[in-house]
Amino acid sequence: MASETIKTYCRFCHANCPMEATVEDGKLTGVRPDVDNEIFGGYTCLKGRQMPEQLYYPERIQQSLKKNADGSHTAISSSQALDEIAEKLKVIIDRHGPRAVASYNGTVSFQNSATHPVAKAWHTALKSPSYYTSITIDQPAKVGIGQARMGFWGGGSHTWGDSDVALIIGNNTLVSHFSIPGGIPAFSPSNALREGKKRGMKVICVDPRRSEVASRSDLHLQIKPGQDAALLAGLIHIILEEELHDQAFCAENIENLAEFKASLSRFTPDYVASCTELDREDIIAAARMFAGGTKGTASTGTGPEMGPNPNLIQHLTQAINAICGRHYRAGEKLPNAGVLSPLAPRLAQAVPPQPEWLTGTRSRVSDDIGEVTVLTANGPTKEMPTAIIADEILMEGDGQIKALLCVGGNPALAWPGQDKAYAALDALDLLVCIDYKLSATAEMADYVIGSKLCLERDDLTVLTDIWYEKPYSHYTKTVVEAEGDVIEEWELFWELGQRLGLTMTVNEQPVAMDSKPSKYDILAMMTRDSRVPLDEIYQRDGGHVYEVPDVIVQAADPATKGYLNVFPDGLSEELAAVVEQADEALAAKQDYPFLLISRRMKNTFNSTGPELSFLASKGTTNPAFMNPDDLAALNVASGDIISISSINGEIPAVAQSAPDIKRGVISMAHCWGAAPGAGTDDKVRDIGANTNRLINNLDGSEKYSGMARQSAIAVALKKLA
Ligand SMILES: Nc1nc2c(c(=O)[nH]1)N[C@H]1C(S)=C(S)[C@@H](COP(=O)(O)OP(=O)(O)OC[C@H]3O[C@@H](n4cnc5c(=O)[nH]c(N)nc54)[C@H](O)[C@@H]3O)O[C@H]1N2
Ligand SMILES: Nc1nc2c(c(=O)[nH]1)N[C@H]1C(S)=C(S)[C@@H](COP(=O)(O)OP(=O)(O)OC[C@H]3O[C@@H](n4cnc5c(=O)[nH]c(N)nc54)[C@H](O)[C@@H]3O)O[C@H]1N2
Ligand code: SF4
Ligand SMILES: [Mo]
Repeated sequence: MASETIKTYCRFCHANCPMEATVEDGKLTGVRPDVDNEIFGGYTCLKGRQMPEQLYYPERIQQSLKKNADGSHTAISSSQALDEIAEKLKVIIDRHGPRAVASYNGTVSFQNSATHPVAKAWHTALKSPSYYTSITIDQPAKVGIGQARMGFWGGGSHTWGDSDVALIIGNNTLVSHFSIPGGIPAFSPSNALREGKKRGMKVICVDPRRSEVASRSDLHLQIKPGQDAALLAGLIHIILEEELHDQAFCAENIENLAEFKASLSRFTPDYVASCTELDREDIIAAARMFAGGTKGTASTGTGPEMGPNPNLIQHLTQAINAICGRHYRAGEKLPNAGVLSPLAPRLAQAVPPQPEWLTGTRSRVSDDIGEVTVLTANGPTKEMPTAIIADEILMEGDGQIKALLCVGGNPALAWPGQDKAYAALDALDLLVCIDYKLSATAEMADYVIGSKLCLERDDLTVLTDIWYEKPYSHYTKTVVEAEGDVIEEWELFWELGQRLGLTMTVNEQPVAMDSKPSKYDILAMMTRDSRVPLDEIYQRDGGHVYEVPDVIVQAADPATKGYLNVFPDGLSEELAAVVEQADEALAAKQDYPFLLISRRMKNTFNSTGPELSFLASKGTTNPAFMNPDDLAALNVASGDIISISSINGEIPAVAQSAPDIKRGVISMAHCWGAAPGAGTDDKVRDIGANTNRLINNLDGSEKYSGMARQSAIAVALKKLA
C-alpha cells in the first residue's frame, strides 16, 4: 500500500492549524498536528482531527442536485446545473436588473483563500452591489465602521507578544480560536496566554460567563450582558479623570478630547456599577490596571458586538486604545506587517476618519443602513448588510433580490430572525447553494452544487496573514483529489461569470475567461508584489516564518498627518441611548427576567460538526447553560426541557447547570435546530434549537450595518412537562 505523509493546514475554522496528513492509495487515512511548526507548536483541536470522517461522510454531496416540484432532489452534472443557473440568472437580470442577483458568502467561504476576490470580481462585472458576507452579522463595527468614524493609526496597534496588559471584552479565543491582533493570538491560544502570563502580563476579561479566558485572567468583570458600552464609557471616564491617559500622544494625535471627556461625565463608577452589576472597586481597578500598562490593547469579540450598541462599543474600544496611546511609534519595529502584501511604508500618524466608507449604496429598508466598508485581508471591501437581507428579498419594488447564491453559509439557521429568513429564502426565484452536506438551507435550494473540502484544494493563509505576530505564511497543495463532481467556491463564480459573458478582474488584473485559471493563478493575482514571492511560499513544505527585512514605523509626514476623532457625529445620542436602554431594561425585566447570550461550543463550528460522529458524541444539542441557583429557583434540573420565549418567539431547550454563568443569564450557541415549522421541537435533544427564532432582525437595528440584536435578548423561561 502506497502511504504518504503530506504537510497541510486545517481549514475547519479560521485558525489554519498546520497538520500532517496521511494518504494511503489516494485516500486520507489520518491527520495529526505538525509538531515542527514554530508558530503553532503542534496545536490542533478536536474539530480539525475529524477531517477524515468529514471527507468520507456518507451523506456528503458529491454531485449537483436539482430540486423537483415535490421538493425532492435529482442528481445532475455540475456543468448542466451551472448552465441552467446561468440561464435563469440572465432572465432575472433582464427582468429586474443586476441588483436582483445577490450572493451570501458565509463563514466557511472565508476558509477558501480565493473565494472573496473572485466573488467580488463577479459582482463588479455584473454591476450588482448585492454582495453579502457573514461579516455584517458578525463584527462589522470592529473591522470598518469604528475606523471609518474615528480614523485609525497608520503604525498599527500593539500586539499580544509586545504587551504587558490586555483588556478582553467578550472574546473567548481559547474556544473560538478567533481574535484580532491585540487579543490572545488564535494560533495555539493557550500557549500564547500562558507565555503572556509568564512575562507578567495582566489580563482583564469582561464576560458574563466565567469563560475559559476569564478563569485564567487577573481580573474578571462578570458583567451584566449588553452593558459593555456603559462599562467602557466608565473606564474611559476614570482614566481621563485620573489623568492616566497618554497626554503627549493625545495632544499630538487626537481631536475633540475635551468634548469626549465632557460627554462621559454621567458614567461615574457608581452609575456604571449600577448598570453593569459590577463592583465599583473592580471597575476602578480595571481602569487603573489597563492604563497602568505600557503596551496593550483593548479588544472585543462577538459577545458585545452581538448585543446592543455595537458601533458605540467599537468606538469606545478604539478610543480607550487611542487615549492610552496603544500604538506603535516612530522607530519601533512591527512584529509582522504581513507577508502576502506589498511593502508599504508604515507611518506613525493618524489616518483620519473615512466617511465615504459609510455612504455607499443604500439599503431599501432605511437610508441609515447600506453598504459598509470592511477591512478584509484583500483590502477595504464594500458589502451590503446581511442583517437586513431578508427584507431586501421580501420587500417588493426596484432592486428586490430575486436570486441568491449561498456560499459556505447556512442562512436558514444563521440569519437573525429565523422565521423571516426562512420566508425570504422560500420567496426567492432562484436559490443556489454550494455546500458539502444537505444543510437546512441547501434543502430549500433549487440547485445544490457539491463543494470540495479543504484537504481537496490548494490554499494560502491570506485571511490570517496580518494576524500572525511573525511574518509567517503557509501554502498547502491539494492533499487528496476529490471524488465525485465537486467544485470550489471561487469556481462557482468563475463558471457563472463565463456563462454570463462577464469580464472579471482580480487585484486590477484581468482574469482569463476563455479557459479556467488555476487556483495558483488566482492566488498569484491576489498576492502580486507580495513581500515574499508566492512561488517561494509554494515551494516550501509546510508553514514557515520568513526572513524579511524589519518593518520600522516611520516618522509622521506633516503633509498628510491627521487626527483621531474621539467625538464623532452622533456620539452624544448614542451615549444617551445607553442610559435610556438601562431604564427600559428595568421595565422589561418583569415579563422577561433573563438575558440570553451567545457563545461558541468546542465541538461545533456554527452549524458544521453535529453530523460528525466524534463531535456528536460530545453533545447533540445546544444546551441552555444556566447558573445552578437560577435552575433551583425554578425547580429545573440539568437535562430538563425548558421553554425559552422572547417577544418574538419561543423555543425549547435542554437546561444545563453551569456555575460559570452569571445569575439571570442563559448562555446558548446559535446555528442549531432546524428550519422553522419543521415540527422538530420534540427533537431538541438530538438537533438542538435555533436561538434566531427569538430574534427580530429589525430590533435594535444598528446605524450603517443594520446589525441586529443577536445576544443579550430579554427572555422568559418555563419548565416543560
Ligand atoms: N469552536 C467554535 N469556534 C468558533 C465558532 C464556533 O461556532 N465554534 N464560530 C466562529 C465564529 S463565526 C466567530 S465570529 C468567532 C467568535 O469568537 P468569539 O467572539 O471569541 O466568540 P465566543 O467564543 O462566543 O465568545 C464570546 C464571549 O462573549 C461572552 N458574552 C456574551 N454576551 C456578552 C456581553 O454582553 N458582554 C460581554 N462582555 N461578553 C459577552 C460570551 O459569554 C463568550 O464567552 O468564533 C469562531 N470560532
Ligand atoms: N443568534 C445568533 N446568530 C448568529 C450568531 C450568534 O452569535 N447568535 N453568530 C453570527 C456569526 S458570527 C456568524 S459568522 C454567522 C454564521 O453564519 P453562516 O456562515 O451562514 O453559518 P455556518 O453554519 O457557518 O454555515 C456554514 C455552511 O458551510 C458548509 N460547509 C462546511 N464546509 C464547507 C466547505 O468546505 N465548502 C462549502 N462550500 N461549504 C462548507 C456547512 O455545511 C454549512 O452549511 O451566524 C451569525 N448568527
Ligand atoms: S483550531 Fe481546530 S478546527 Fe480550527 S484550524 Fe485548528 S484544528 Fe482546525
Ligand atoms: Mo462569525
